[in-house]
Formats: sequence, structure tokens, C-alpha cells
Amino acid sequence: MWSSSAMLQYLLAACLVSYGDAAATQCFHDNCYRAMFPTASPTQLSSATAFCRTYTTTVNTNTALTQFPTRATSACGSSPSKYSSICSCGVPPSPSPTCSTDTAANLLRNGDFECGLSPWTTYTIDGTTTSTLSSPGYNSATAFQFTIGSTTSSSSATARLIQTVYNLEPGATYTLTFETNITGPDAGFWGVMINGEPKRTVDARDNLGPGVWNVNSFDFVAGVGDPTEVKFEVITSQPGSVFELDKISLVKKSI
Ligand SMILES: [Ca+2]
Repeated sequence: MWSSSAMLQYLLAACLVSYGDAAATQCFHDNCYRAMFPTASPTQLSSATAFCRTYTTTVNTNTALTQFPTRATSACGSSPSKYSSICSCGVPPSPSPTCSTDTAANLLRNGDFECGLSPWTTYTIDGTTTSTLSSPGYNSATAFQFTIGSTTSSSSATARLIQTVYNLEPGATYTLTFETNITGPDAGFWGVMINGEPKRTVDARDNLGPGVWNVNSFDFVAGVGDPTEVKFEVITSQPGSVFELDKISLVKKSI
């Protein structure tokens, strides 16, 4: 059984330990970025997104391209590489394809795993833990599943599921909602991190208990960095246990 002190230890340890994940590209909200992606203006944000999706997001050295948004040229100049850099940092991902049932407000893509795994990425601590798309999901065809192989530690993550989101508004409150299903009362727990900060643990015994779907959610305030990493971690010492996730959404909270 996982005591509350074990989970507290996880939260405290996670505050201090860098997991060595590949860091997301560092993006700075300088004057050029703010001119391109004004968070207070959905219309201008939309036009910047449209521009960036037709413009390469790698460094573009074609100086003949001059279709830069006029409002941005005073802050960004006319260097193609500057626009490539800003676009690669700031352009929101494409909307979820039609296979997904995600709501339009969901800032995560394919949060219901009805479109496969992408753009989620996985990490496992050794070669014995596997990730699959399982069926059925929570009120749907498909969920995400880790099946735990051998475990080497009960205090560090065995497996992780990660997605990066863009253009959260610094200082605004967001709600992360997710469904969990963990086999066995002593299997362990999911830990959830936002940009490396532990925010929530969900133990197999929490809510309705193990072997059934449980809905979880919490609010957090977005920081100034962009992009934002959303990470789910499995903390377990029980080989053979199964940890599922489904219907994950990240939505800006209305005031
Ligand atoms: Ca699903």
C-alpha cells in the first residue's frame, strides 16, 4: 500500500531532481514574439498562426519572402531567420484531426487517444515496461496503457507520457482533467507534472479505487515560459501492474 508519506516523498523529491528529459526548445517572449502572438487578440493570434503554418518553421534564408505580418515588422525586422525562430516557438499545433473527440477548447492534441499516440511521447526506465493503446477506453474505443515490467525503484518514475503545449497565457489559470485506471490496490500511483513541477498524485486506491475509471482534475497557473510540458509519470514497485489514461484535457479556466 502506498502511504500518503510515500506520495509526499515523491512530490518533494521531484521538486529537487532533474529527470534529464530532453529540454524543450527555449522560447523567449521578447518584443518580436509579443508582436507576432498578442495573447489578448484572438484575431491576430489566428492570423499569426496562419502565417506561420505557411512559412517554414525551420530557419528560412529565402530573402525573397516578404510576406511578414506588418504589425510585427517593427519589432522583428525583416530577417527570415527571425520569423522562422519565432514561428517554431510560438505557432500552436494543428487542430486535432477528426478521429479525435477532443473539444475545441482542449489545448492538448489527441487527448483521448482515438487518433493513435502522436503527438504524445513515451519514456520507460528499462526495456521491460511497454506502452500500448488499449481497448476499450473511457467511454470510447481507445485508451493509453503502460504495462509495468521489472521495476528498480519505488520512488522514481518507471514510465512517462509527455505532451508539449504552446501559448499558455502567463498568469492565467488552466484546468487539467484526466481519467485514470490502475490495476491492483497496491500498484502505485500516477504523478502529474507541469514544466517539471509536481502537481498531483493519483493512487490506485484513490476515488473509486483500482480497476475502474476515475476522473481527476486540478488547476494551475501558467508560468512565463513557453512551451509548457505536461507529463504523466508512473510510480510503482509492482511488476505486471497496468496504468491507463484517457480523455486528457487542458482548458483555460473562465473567470
Ligand atoms: Ca479514448
